[in-house]
Amino acid sequence: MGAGIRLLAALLVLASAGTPRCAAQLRQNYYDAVCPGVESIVRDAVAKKVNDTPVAVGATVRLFFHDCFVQGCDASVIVVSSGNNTAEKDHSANLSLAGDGFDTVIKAKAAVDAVPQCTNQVSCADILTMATRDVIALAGGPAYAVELGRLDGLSSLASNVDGNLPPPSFDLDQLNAMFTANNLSQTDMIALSAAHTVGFAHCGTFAGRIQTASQDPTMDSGYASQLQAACPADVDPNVALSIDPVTPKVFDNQYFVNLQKGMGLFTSDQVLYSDTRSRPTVDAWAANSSDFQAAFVAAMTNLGRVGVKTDPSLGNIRRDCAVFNS
Ligand code: HEM
Ligand SMILES: *[C@@H]1O[C@H](CO)[C@@H](O)[C@H](O)[C@H]1NC(C)=O
Ligand SMILES: *[C@@H]1O[C@H](CO)[C@@H](O)[C@H](O)[C@H]1NC(C)=O
Ligand SMILES: *[C@@H]1O[C@H](CO)[C@@H](O)[C@H](O)[C@H]1NC(C)=O
Ligand SMILES: CC(=O)N[C@H]1CO[C@H](CO)[C@@H](O)[C@@H]1O
Repeated sequence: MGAGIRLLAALLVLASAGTPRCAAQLRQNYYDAVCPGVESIVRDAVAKKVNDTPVAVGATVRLFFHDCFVQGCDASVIVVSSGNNTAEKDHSANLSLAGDGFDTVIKAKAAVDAVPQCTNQVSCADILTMATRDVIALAGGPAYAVELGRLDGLSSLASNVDGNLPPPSFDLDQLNAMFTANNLSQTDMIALSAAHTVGFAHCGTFAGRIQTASQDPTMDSGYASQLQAACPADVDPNVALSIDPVTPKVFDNQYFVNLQKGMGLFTSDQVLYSDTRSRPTVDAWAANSSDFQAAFVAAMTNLGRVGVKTDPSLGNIRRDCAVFNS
């Protein structure tokens, strides 16, 4: 009995040590009092959007990642540039953020605000968090509970994007450095990279790996030929291919199986298998989908805590997700 209590106490200490700080004020069911139906309202709006426009799945997940890595998960990525302010979304690194991710949030926000009790009660940052969870489940990924209570940021600057988003050329050390700066472990980073199990990439993002003169030896040669055929040197820069060539629409652990076969699209994907420090995790999750899903849910929860603002002096609830309240 005594030993049991000591063990429990030790586990609690461990659990709190492993919890990123500043997460204290985020919690599940945050809107139960002010807008009890919010999660189903968002889910229904997102389901309709994805049904009409399936590319919204990848677009929304990537939007959440870019939001959280630049100035925290505060919907600053959604704000449009105005007058003298050039917003995050107009940085060149955002050039390829697909419009359907933004539209998913705008539509879900409109659905929430259409319920009188809920009007202007739910932050855009939380709507993006819920919408991301919902598109993942709709694509066959894990369903999970989200923590809520983020406020929307009060600034959005293109200059804040510099150096805060990973380019596809990154190696393991570079990826780890950038994720560590966001309180995310290597395990989180590998799990989150599996978001590349859905969505599209423009030819230019991997062109350097497939040119015959400089072909990346870690890429399967058959896959390289396939990519060369779809993305010849004179290709229209708007052409985009599925990042997961095997199950492009399903949110599954095929991403890791692809890496084992040299079929990772970006250097930053394939390096997770090439580098022996991360390969065991790739192998484990290629073999065991439920272990991958559990790690992915934990990593998404950690990602959702990055740079979160809960103090009303640091954020608010935007009436229009794309425009600061006046
Ligand atoms: C680990 C470092 C990462 C790098 C270097 C990276 C890089 C990229 C690049 C270059 C694209 C293609 C963009 C385009 O051409 O349109 C892309 C797409 C995408 N990324 Fe990542 N990414 C990383 C991590 C993540 C994370 C953590 C997530 C989410 C949890 C994510 C989700 C996505 C999704 C869903 C797409 C497809 C977007 C769409 O279909 O519109 N990525 N990523
Ligand atoms: C932007 O311009 C407005 C007036 O047009 C001004 O009030 C504001 O201070 C300016 N902001 C910055 C950051 O320069
Ligand atoms: C996956 O790993 C879990 C333990 O984390 C185990 O219970 C389960 O049987 C494994 N599934 C497969 C398919 O190997
Ligand atoms: C990471 O955690 C530290 C506390 O250890 C916190 O001060 C910091 O704001 C967090 N960083 C991000 C980007 O969330
Ligand atoms: C989706 C989006 O807003 N893309 C913008 C990204 O940044 C470039 C400029 O660097 C803009 O032209 C795009 O409109």
